Amino acid sequence: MEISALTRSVVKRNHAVISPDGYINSRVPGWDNCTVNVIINEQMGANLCQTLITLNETSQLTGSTQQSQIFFYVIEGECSATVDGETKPLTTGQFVYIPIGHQYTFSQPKPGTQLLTFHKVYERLEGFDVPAVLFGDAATVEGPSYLGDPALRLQVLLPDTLSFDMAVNIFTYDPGGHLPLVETHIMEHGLIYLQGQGVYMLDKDWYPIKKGDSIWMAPYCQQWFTAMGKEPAVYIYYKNVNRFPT
Ligand code: UGY
Ligand code: MN
Repeated sequence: MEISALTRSVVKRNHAVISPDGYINSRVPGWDNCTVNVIINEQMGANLCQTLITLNETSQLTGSTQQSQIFFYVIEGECSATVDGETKPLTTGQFVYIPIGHQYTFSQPKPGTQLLTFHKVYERLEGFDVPAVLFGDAATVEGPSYLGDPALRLQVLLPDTLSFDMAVNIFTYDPGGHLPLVETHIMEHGLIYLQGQGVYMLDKDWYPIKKGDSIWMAPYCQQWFTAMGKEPAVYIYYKNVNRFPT
């Protein structure tokens, strides 16, 4: 028999590991007939929000971006996305970035569709326009090797320009591939594993991690990862970028 008093989830001052075994659902106004798990949020000390939304055939998400821009990514399944009246189909691996000040609706999902969202309060930069709405497909984004290591590949999903104050990347590690150094940096991360498994070091604590797990790393949370198992480990992650350090 399973013991219900155990979880792999951990919430600490400067990092968290959230495994699906601890999910409790939230109801979000405008996001109707769906299951919403708010995985990372300011309540835990973060400056971003990350959610996972599971849709059934009657689900519909309607809203408008206000101070926060939202990046929607289809982890699995398909649906329609309408932004400012323009509708496009979205399927696994496709995404839409919605800057501040736009109306959106997600509808007609295939049952079981899972959407990932990253939200960040947008910081305007003098002399630069707010970015435009952007639809994209991870399958068409190149993944060059990371820091010259052929076992690591990094896909950058959003344009690397100063208008953007957030980055969303997909990091793929072949089995045995690992970060080439322990990173210590001002930027914050939220991430979810799309595939595979491995061991993450966060602030000198070591965690077994697998598909479906999410991680929050506060600024300066030391981080290192190695992939294990028989298939590549893949995570999609958020990073705040391109603004003056205050
Ligand atoms: O972009 C990054 O900082 C990335 N290399 N960090 C990470 O995957 N933990
Ligand atoms: Mn990092």
